[in-house]
Amino acid sequence: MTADRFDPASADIRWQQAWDNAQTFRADDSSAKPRSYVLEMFPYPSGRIHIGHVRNYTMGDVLARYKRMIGHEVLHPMGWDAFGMPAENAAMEKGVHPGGWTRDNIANMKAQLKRLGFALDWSRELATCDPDYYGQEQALFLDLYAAGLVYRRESAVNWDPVDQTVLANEQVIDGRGWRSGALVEKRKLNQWFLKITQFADDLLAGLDTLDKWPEKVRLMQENWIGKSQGLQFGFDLSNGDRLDVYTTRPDTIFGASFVAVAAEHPVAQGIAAGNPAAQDFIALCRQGGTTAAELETAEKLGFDTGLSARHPFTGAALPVYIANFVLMDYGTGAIMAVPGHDQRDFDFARKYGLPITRVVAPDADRADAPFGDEAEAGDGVIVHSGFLDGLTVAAAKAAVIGRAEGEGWGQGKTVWRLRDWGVSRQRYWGTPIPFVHCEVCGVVPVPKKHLPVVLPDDVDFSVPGNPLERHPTWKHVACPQCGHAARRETDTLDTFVDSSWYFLRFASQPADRPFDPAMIAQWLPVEQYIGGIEHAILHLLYARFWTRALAHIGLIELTEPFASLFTQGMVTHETYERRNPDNGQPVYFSPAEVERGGDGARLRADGAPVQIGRVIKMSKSKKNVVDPDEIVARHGADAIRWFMLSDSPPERDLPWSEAGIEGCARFVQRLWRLFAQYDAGASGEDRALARKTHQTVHAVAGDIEALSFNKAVARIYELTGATEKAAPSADRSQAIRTILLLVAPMMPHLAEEAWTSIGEHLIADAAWPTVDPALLIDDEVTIAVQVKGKLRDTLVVAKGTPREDLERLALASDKVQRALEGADVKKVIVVPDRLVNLVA
Ligand code: ANZ
Ligand code: ZN
Repeated sequence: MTADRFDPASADIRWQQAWDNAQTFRADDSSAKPRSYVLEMFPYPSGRIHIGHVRNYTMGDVLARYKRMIGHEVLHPMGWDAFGMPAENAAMEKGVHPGGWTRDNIANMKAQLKRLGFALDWSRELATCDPDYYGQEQALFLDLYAAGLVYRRESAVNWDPVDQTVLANEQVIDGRGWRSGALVEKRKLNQWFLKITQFADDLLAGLDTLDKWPEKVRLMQENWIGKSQGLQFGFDLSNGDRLDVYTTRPDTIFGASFVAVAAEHPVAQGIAAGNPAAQDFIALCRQGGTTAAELETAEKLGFDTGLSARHPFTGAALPVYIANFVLMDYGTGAIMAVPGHDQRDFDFARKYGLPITRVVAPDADRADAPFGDEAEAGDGVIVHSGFLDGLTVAAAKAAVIGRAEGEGWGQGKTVWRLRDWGVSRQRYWGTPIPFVHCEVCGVVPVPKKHLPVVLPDDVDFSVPGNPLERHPTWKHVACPQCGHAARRETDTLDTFVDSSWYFLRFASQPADRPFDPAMIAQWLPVEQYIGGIEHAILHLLYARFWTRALAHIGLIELTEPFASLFTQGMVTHETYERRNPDNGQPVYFSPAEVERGGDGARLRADGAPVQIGRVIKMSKSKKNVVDPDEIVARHGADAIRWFMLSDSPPERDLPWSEAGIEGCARFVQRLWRLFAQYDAGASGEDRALARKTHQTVHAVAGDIEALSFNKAVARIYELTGATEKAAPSADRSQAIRTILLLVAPMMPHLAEEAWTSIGEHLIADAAWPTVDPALLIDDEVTIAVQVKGKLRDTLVVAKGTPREDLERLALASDKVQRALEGADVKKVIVVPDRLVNLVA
């Protein structure tokens, strides 16, 4: 070994170049080895890598490098989820072009990833904003259209009446346009949809096969798909009409105290026809967000129509309201409301003074207890319900459905919460939807030979709205069918479409089609997918849907794209703040601005204390962020990688600390010093260390396969400590060499540097150490040998060695003989597997 310190500043980049030059991490499509496809969710090119990326990609990297070491051909690619709003916002705020902004960001972030030494196959890099990529996406979209999985219909969008533009959901803040501040309205527009509901049953059933997915993610998907069994039935209205409602709780039918319809429901529209107050109320419902979550949390509002509905069992006249919490596109757009057992109905009933009746009680004695502030959603026994009294909830459901079907006023029915996926966005920076609108032919797909439909470069962001719509020439084309003047579709695709198939494109990137099915058969499913829990629902569901849809039209043979899923925890840090004396608002300071002592923290600028706040996810707004570049510059890539793996289980939050990263940097140097002691010529045995070495290799392999990186790290610390303490021997040298191989996936730069210094070449290509199964079993014990009660020697012997043998071995020891100084042994006390005491 040459240098006495490992110098990451020079070594890191040297090895990164060596891997690049040797194309070490390029996946070989024609390899005969077993294959592993390791994938981390590709980043949005926001401009800089943040610490969460570092954690996610380090985990994937360790697994990918480990799989290579155990002899797999590994596909570990990287790309960019490059379309989306932030680029347009930057264009509007800074006057830069979204394309240029995005490409600059990609260049920056790619350099950052390279500087961290990730074992990525950069030859397969892709960005979803490349026409090569989105053109193939357009081709797939046309295939799905031909198969009837794409359609157009009217649906509500957020409309900013001042800026005269459609807003994305994230541009609606508290019901107002983010730029104009105007109250947002719901507007109907013709939009494109993907028929995900056709696969609802299959997407649900498939969850059962995903036994290497976190239970919580499967549950979230199940809830999102939301299959529910219920009853659809008709109320006779006082005006002679019939009103169909859908309920999942027919057992609570005797608790219904009113009926409610959505603002868009025909009954509401009918009432509004001659009633300005009803019209105003319906207009009010149209304001605010369009999402189910927003409707759920908004204040419950109603309008009494004056109509009544006849209860099918009691004949009671229930008032009919128009209510803002009833959705038109779920069930029938109308409900029977049971305030005692549904929170929304409860809130509504309290507000409008409607009866609240308990029809399910924990037990019959509690049938008449007063209500608290909440509806009672729990299970129990049916009360106040005529012929249902005393039944369980399940039995009552069956009884009511039976009566309804028998008497012909209702039908048992399955309803799904999952809606078809609206993919139209009235934005510039996305994949153009490849259709034209012709006055003669209607909606016409762009012929595949004319793909890609490329975004125009010369666009104007100085006025609100969709630049594609305003572009002077782009949308004017000839109809591909009849040649008449036609208009291009100016909607672009939801960026979730781009991320629904990128993992397929990584397996092969032909120029003339989206992918080579043979390569998909070879590489997919992804063996291990790693990403954030924020993608537990939409991204993963859409990717599962696209995979099914493409299989459905015969393009691929694959049902589930991700065999195993891991969702990593967040990196957290304490916050530093002071209160603004004028308004009491917190003012945050970054860790770099703060001097942290054992007892408190001070602002470097003025030396006065700042308050140490909660430990929370690193975020720019709370300024509790550390910059990975700065850490790498100070400590090197291996120290930050090691930190990302240490201490916390990977699914939990990882608290960042300065002491922690410094400890990691010290450990890098400690290993370097240990590696310097490697002596190929050392002789002599150290069976205990040999055993520990083999046991550690075995355990660390299991830990990495299980992604329990923190456990692997702890074991490596332990073996390092034991090796440092051991006397020189062939086994010790072997232990040092083994530690080098064990840390190679985690600290690849240090490992390469040390590997060269012991005369080897490129540890990235080295094999994982083999384990001798015989050494995994702890079949040896250490025996203390005492002379007159004083410890003189130890013996390592097989467990259960007989007394006579132990006595003989003890007497044969040089150290014992020296301690006896020629005296006669009067008595020998032997405790098997523990000790031998010689009394002289
Ligand atoms: C009576 C009832 C009593 C209900 C009770 C619930 C609890 P999930 O389970 O999410 O599918 N509902 C039906 N259609 C609706 C619509 N278009 N807009 C808003 N709410 C609607 O929800 C089904 C329940 O949501 C249905 O069962 C209905 O209220 C309501 F203790 O009927 B329920
Ligand atoms: Zn035409």
